[in-house]
Amino acid sequence: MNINNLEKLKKWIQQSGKVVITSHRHPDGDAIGSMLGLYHFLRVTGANIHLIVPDDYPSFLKWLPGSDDVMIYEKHASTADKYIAGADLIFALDFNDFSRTEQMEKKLKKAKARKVMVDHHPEPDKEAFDLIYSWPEFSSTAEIIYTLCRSLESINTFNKSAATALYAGIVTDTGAFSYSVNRPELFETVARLIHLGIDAEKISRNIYDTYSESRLRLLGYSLSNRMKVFHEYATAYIYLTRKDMEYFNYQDGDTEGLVNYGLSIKGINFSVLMKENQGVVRLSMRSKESFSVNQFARNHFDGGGHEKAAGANSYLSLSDTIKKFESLLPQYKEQLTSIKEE
Ligand SMILES: [Mn+2]
Repeated sequence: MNINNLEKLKKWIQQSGKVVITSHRHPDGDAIGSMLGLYHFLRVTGANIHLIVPDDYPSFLKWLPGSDDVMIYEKHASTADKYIAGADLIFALDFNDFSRTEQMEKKLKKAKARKVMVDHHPEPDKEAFDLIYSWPEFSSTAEIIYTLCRSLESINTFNKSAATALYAGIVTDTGAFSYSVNRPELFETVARLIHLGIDAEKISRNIYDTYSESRLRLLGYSLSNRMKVFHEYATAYIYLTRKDMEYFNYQDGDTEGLVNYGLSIKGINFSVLMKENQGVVRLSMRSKESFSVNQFARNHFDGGGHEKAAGANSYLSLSDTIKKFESLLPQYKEQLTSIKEE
């Protein structure tokens, strides 16, 4: 493919002695994978490279080669601020607006460095960057990093560490090759990564087979005892009390992905997880085509997000939140049940 401004990017990389690579708050597999992939690719240039993320990231990514070098801004703000202020070149990966870095936003915007965005989210903030590689059709930022860096191979070639990190980014951002996978180029990239000697099976095991026993039992309990299904409204919800979570020794991240199970029931288009917390019930919402959970969360709860994925808070008790939620369903009946599976 024809990539714009490659010569400029190459020159900037070669001219930069101090590089910062950063990503969004709550870094996920694609954030960390694309950062580390670029890191291993650029290392041979001899530049001083710092990897900085706003806050901590899941432990199932902490085995990735180079992950010990990722600095958590929250824990080392003053040192990180020095690196950001002193950088010649800043790479912003897997986000389209500096506000996604929250506590780092001001420092990144103020930094004198040249700023390069590499991302696959639509509608980037064009003002804040000097160079933008925004390719929304790509599965992941990791896939973009591969494609971009491959065109820069006069600087370096990929090694196994870079390939491992990029593969981890692709696997997690496609839900283990379930969505955003209709472009053949993706699989050409994956084939090249495997040619570099990575162990793709082991990467998946390291990412997915990481449940604690109590997390798996909480999942089973949630599905059998705490899920209600309303086929007439194409809706399912799961609720968890604080006692439930205490009983299963709940740890941060243990309900990650739980809300998606409702949508795996044939005919269900709207799925919600309600978790009782201190003084607040946290709702997580998912939908299929044409039902906006963003609007639903905004209109009825304190929340919002994307069309098909949103979060919200309710300051009612858990049982009142459930009552309110159930009472809202009839007015959306037509919208919820008009979505036909092909
Ligand atoms: Mn991504």
